Amino acid sequence: MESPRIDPVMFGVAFAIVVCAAGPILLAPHEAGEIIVATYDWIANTLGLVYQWGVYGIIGFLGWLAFGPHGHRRLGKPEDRPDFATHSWIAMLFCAGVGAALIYWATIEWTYYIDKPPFGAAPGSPEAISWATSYGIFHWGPVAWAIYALPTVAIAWEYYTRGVPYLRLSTACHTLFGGRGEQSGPARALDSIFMLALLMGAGTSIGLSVPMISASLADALGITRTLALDIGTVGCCVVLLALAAWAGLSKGIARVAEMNVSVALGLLLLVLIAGPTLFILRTGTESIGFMLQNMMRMVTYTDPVGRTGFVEDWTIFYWAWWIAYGPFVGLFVARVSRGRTLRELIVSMSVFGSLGSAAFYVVLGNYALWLDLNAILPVREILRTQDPAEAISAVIGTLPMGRVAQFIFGAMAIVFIAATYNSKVYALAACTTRKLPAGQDPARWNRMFWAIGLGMLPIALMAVEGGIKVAKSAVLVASLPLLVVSLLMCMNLRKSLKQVVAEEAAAP
Ligand code: NM2
Repeated sequence: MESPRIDPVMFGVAFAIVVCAAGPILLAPHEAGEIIVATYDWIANTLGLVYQWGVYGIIGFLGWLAFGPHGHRRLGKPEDRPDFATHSWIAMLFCAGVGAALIYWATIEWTYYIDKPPFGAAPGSPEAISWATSYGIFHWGPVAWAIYALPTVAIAWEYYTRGVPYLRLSTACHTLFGGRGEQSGPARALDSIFMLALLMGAGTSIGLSVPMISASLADALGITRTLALDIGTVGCCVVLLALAAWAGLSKGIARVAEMNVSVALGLLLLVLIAGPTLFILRTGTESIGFMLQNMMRMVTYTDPVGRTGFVEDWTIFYWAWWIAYGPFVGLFVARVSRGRTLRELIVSMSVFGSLGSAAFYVVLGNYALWLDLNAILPVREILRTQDPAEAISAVIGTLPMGRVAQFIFGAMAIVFIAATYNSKVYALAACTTRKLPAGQDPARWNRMFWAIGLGMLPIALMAVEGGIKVAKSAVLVASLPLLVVSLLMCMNLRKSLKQVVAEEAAAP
């Protein structure tokens, strides 16, 4: 079988993005940073409400899609059955969606909420603790996963059911754009925004997690953290990533995802058993109930009078982050979802994604909270004076055989990164491939190229002071056009579904 050919235009665009977007960040991080950070701040403060409304729209639309008259429709032909076993599929959709940032935030996010709680609660009060232990679960919960589910169904529907022969973000708007398909101007524009978000996202995710991994490994080995250790950590991720990209979808990527889930479950179990089991389970149970009970309040919280900045700093920030990651997570999950029904896909993503994320918040977050409340480790104090990475490593270091635990933790985070980056590599390779008929994968050299390229970018960003922070803001800025794309995806799906209904009615 001839391997799929690359699309020189998209390949060039991807390259140009690296040069034009990453270039200024690398060469003039300070100036570029100021502009990008100011743009994002403006977006969050002025258009925050638009994000919130956008999210309601997405939820309403997906609710209709999953539970309305089309929920039973299959991605693919009616007789198609899933390509992957359900456990492997769930592992892949979870690992594509979240990376090491989950471990990072799950462990320390509560500290910020306790000190500056929402809804006017007094800092440090029992009420603040209730919000603190539930808000993280909310920001990584069903609403957030719904944001991922939209591009996933939108791409998968056109790709598998309507037989669009290329796999990119513009695939999700094929019916709307019609005509020249991926070659048309709007499609090219869409795919370029997609690449920008992906490349900057790639820089951010590794950049955020690497200090945490290096800090744990340095503590475990009793050495000091250096840039060389950081680069070595990224190197390990890239090797794992390149191996998976080489081995392909079912032999490489699926295996790394399954391994990731097993290792993660192992670590969570270890913390749960070695830590204060009952405290973790009690707080977890209560916080999930608290979140479910208050979900309406949380999702509509705009803080019009107090204007404390909580909504902008957290909820809007998170929605922008999920929206920016949505297309490439969606593209990958779409690829592995042939044979599933619309309902199955939407419900599985929302339920399993949320449950998986909640497990981390419940176990790691509540363990750290318990250490702090019982004065075993002053987590909040450490965070005030040191890097979050040090606080996270210190939390893990309190486990029995602390150094071994820190080492396992660091290794797990590396697998976590490799597993999410697999989906990014795949998405980039797919997007730079000219035609990709259902079931085929991009050329191996193309996947390898991006596996290595995606590793280089964060190393470059890490080398300049503030590079990662700027890349992070760039991802958030990219979420604004992608919010508009969400609307296009809904319109496209509606139009496409109407066409299907009309075709069915016309069929003899
Ligand atoms: N989210 C927050 O590395 C990561 O975990 C990225 C991105 C899920 C949109 C997470």
